[in-house]
Amino acid sequence: MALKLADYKTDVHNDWCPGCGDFGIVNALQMALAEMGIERDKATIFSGIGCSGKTSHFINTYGVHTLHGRVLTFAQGGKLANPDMTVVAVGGDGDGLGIGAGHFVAAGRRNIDMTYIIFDNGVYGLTKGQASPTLKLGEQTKSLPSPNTNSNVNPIGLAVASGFTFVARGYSYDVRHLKDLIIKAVKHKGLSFLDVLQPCPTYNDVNTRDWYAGVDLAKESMERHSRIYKLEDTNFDPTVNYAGEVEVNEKLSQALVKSLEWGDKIPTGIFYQNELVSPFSTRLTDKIPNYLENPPAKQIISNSGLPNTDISKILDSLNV
Ligand SMILES: Cc1ncc(C[n+]2csc(CCOP(=O)(O)OP(=O)(O)O)c2C)c(N)n1
Ligand code: SF4
Ligand SMILES: [Mg+2]
Repeated sequence: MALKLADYKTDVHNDWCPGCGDFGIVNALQMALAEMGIERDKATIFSGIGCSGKTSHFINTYGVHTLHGRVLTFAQGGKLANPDMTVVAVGGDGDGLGIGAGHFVAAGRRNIDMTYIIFDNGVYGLTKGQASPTLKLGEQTKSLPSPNTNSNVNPIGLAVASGFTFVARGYSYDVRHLKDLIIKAVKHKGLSFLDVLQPCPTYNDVNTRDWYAGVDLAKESMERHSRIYKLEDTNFDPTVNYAGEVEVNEKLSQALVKSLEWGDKIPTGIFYQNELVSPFSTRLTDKIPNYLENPPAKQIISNSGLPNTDISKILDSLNV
């Protein structure tokens, strides 16, 4: 029987603040899973720690609520153990670009076939609004005693530079567009990254829903326009069409340049897509030819209730 949107919802109490952009991201993810018809036991949502980290509780698939900054390690391990599983990792900008930044870069080098979504609100929401790595230098959100003294990380630029093979940005209040991006990211063959601009009405009073809608621009110039626009409405072509140095470098460069656009105009959509890079499973199959037929998740771990592997010596050595 075909699954409906409601099938991907849980009845876990949601304590996000009213108006939080996180609601739109969860809706878009549920809509994407329903539209792709992914069976609930064939998908796992891994989440980090933060307001965003609660996402895995609200989606009725397998879910793993992991550790702060470590969501990519769990998610990559899950996908490697069970390549048939659709794996989506989610977490905050602090989680993924602060404490987890090393894992972010390392994941790009592997190109494991999974999706990573960052909820980009410019603050550490759960811990009451400290500046996150995406808050710009000199900006002062309401929990900060003085303007931010650090420059920001550019998530799109970092993803492109680290080797992610699908790099896109969505907006949490444009749920349908975000749903379409999630579907493209999940279907992409390789590691896909989505930076989702997510207003936090409680702690980020700079990048608010009204700010993204350009309400302040109207006051200044009488020409109100949404700051957000879609790359697909322009002649921007993010796709690497053939494996040649010139083509790849051209598409990487234009993605990096586009990722710097911010202020009165903020691009969303796909910045870069390259399906010509070998996914990690192909690299593994070159070393372990039967990896895909017999991955760790399908291997027998016990025989008549007794474990196949004797780990008693390891346990003894840990017994201090
Ligand atoms: C190892 C460790 N360090 C610090 C914390 C405290 N902590 C919990 S959530 C969080 C930051 C959350 O911000 P972000 O990742 O941006 O997620 P958001 O709440 O904004 O969705 C921090 C520092 C922790 N739980 N574990
Ligand atoms: S603190 Fe911000 S990010 Fe967290 S639930 Fe509230 S509005 Fe959302
Ligand atoms: Mg955050």
